[in-house]
Amino acid sequence: MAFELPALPYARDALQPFMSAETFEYHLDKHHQAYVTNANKLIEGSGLEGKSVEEIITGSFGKNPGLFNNAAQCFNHSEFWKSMKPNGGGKAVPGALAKAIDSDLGGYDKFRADFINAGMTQFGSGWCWLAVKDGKLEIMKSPNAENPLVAGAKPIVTCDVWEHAYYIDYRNARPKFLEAFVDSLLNWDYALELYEAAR
Ligand code: MN3
Repeated sequence: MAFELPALPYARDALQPFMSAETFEYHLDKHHQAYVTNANKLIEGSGLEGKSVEEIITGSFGKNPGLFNNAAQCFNHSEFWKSMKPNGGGKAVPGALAKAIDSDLGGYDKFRADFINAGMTQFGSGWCWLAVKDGKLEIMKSPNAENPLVAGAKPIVTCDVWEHAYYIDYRNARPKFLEAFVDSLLNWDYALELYEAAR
């Protein structure tokens, strides 16, 4: 498959004041675009041409680091953009997912604290996630381009904690970015859609 920069499901100023249009100018137009360009170069001759993005990611992990890093970053960023929406976040979790958060993660407040903590304690560049593994919800974190797919899990909420994700809007305050993501941006409807598909 050819990697592509996705169309955003909202205007690039729609997440203000929590994420600025300027952040999209760099994070989407420069960082994500570079991963797309590099993944399309590195897929050539890799033996993984024509595979799905998930197959490219799992097929290159531990074997072709250049392709893995760029292909996984394409997937991770596309999921990150879809994991946010204007007026998102907070406790308005759809029923089926709210129930699973209660039974698998100890309730919403514990989910919120543990998700933010996962993002804060990911040392250096990486990601934090709400994922489904063996039918159950799990909070995960990962370095650099790694994601739940390589751990046999499916992500349903994706949050970028590389400095480029928050430095324009929050400077060094990663916890404030994570709080805004969970309280004001998180797209629970998309998370539910992925949750139902993953079980
Ligand atoms: Mn990023």
